[in-house]
Amino acid sequence: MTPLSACLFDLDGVIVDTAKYHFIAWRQIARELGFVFTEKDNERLKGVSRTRSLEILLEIGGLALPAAEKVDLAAKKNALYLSYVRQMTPAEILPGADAFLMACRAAGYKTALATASRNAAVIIDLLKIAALFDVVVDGNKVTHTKPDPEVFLNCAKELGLAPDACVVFEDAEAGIEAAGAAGMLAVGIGDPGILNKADLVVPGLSELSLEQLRTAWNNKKNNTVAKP
Ligand code: B16
Ligand code: MG
Repeated sequence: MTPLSACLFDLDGVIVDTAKYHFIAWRQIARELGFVFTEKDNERLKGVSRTRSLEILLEIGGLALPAAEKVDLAAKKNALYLSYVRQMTPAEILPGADAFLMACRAAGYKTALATASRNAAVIIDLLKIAALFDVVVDGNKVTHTKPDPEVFLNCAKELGLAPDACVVFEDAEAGIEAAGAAGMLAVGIGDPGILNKADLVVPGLSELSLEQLRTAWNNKKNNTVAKP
């Protein structure tokens, strides 16, 4: 059986709740465009790139806009988003995320940050979490957005490991799909109703032990259906 060697963490929604800032910023853009954007709609934007998010938003509003206008709207959304993000402090790290990362590292697992965000460097800096990761692959380093597995495969490559030696922690449907496509164990962080393709779902990293993780790993590798 391939041993577990690396833990790959999504950023938004797993390490920090920036999803709420993405939502507020996109909702503002939708309002200016004349339609309502709900939290349910926002689920579709989680884990996907800024450009793809805008396409989905416009689809929800039933709008087709010229390319130049789309570039402006994406820039405007990002400026709004960053105005919230720049206020963040390490106190906004999600409960248990830093402790879980440290436990993984103490257990000898490599750790990586795997995010679609192009603002990851700013967030890492504000949260002071750079030392918790061996590798960072962000939206500036990939060409295909989740559910494409590229971001996770690049992490494995940078770590010098086979994809099937990695586990992914994700809050987005698109991210769980991407982890599966990469051949990695997928741990969902959030609602099991939404993340139903994950191998295991927990409400947050504070609710997960390394023992539970290892059980899920062994179950997957032994091809058993039972989940802890
Ligand atoms: P940015 P993750 C993703 O981050 C977000 O979930 C998604 O909602 C956002 O559109 C994407 O980053 C791009 O973010 O506009 O900052 O480049 O969940 O993959 O860490
Ligand atoms: Mg996420």
